[in-house]
Amino acid sequence: MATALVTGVAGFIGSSIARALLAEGATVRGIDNLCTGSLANIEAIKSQIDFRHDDILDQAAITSACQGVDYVFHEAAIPSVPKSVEDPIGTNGPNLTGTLYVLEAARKAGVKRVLYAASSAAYGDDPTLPKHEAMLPGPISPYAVQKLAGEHYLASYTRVYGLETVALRYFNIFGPRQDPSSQYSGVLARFISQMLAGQTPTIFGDGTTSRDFTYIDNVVSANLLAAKTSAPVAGKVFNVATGRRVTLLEAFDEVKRITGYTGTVNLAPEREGDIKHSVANISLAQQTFGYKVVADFAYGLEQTIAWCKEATVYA
Ligand code: UD2
Repeated sequence: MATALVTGVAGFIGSSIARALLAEGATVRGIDNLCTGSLANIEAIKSQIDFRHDDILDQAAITSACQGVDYVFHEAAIPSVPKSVEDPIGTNGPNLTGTLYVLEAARKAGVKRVLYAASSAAYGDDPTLPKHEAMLPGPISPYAVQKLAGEHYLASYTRVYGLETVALRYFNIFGPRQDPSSQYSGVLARFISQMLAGQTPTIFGDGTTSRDFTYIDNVVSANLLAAKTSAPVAGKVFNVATGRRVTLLEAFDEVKRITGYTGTVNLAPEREGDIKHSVANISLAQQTFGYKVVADFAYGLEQTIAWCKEATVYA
């Protein structure tokens, strides 16, 4: 698969895509400012990639990083609804302006295709379930607006400049190497690390909030398929998810069962900007570029918990 640039390569998703690209024999370059990513995530592959400790908001750096590249996997972001609510301006730079800089650098370098980590947050609280790509977006949080605006930039770059772009709307991705340590971390990463440490997790809301929790292997596979397909994907948006909904209470029970946690869970008020229910219709990605759910929620949770146990042992 030629040469690929992964932005946010030291993040949970970027580092997983980089591993898969290497396994496919691609030449991999990666850029990360290590703001939310960590060198530990790429320690095992650092000698095999051209790693650049740079910021996508540094135009010279991103322009240089795109030189000679066929595919860009743009995963760099500050991926958090509450963080964006707290700091809408600070998150707009990396999440939206950064995306524009990546597109501009890719266009100038003659990149073949840009794959973009879009978000299910774009759908907002529309009660229609499952969410499908033809629905009118209704972003609630600044994060959702930033990610959706990025999609529009992608479509614009395809229409105006002929750069091939594909927006993959990720639905609550989880798996090994996801950072559990911040209050902004994904709920499953937090639940797992807290329960393994014998700490009481907190559910924001009454526990009936639901998500289409998607194991990382599905996202990696979707990216590779969307990069390689000859189907007409340019300028389009695709859901990447499992099509199945799990409530926070069900997720808590499942993590409890696998970790052997014996404690309880705290209930706290819902978070500002949160969406109540989210689940995807995944037929567009299935029909267009052969996307399949390669790993379901139960398998993903087992894998993630096994990995977290080892990571704790070696920490
Ligand atoms: C949004 C997007 C997701 C992705 C992510 C950024 C939606 C539906 N999903 O995820 O696709 O872009 O942003 O990585 O917009 N929660 C708890 N306890 C905790 C932590 C969280 O109950 O300790 C709740 C939280 O209030 C929310 C749910 O769990 O109701 C999921 O939260 P999250 O931060 O894992 O992800 P979310 O849905 O904001």
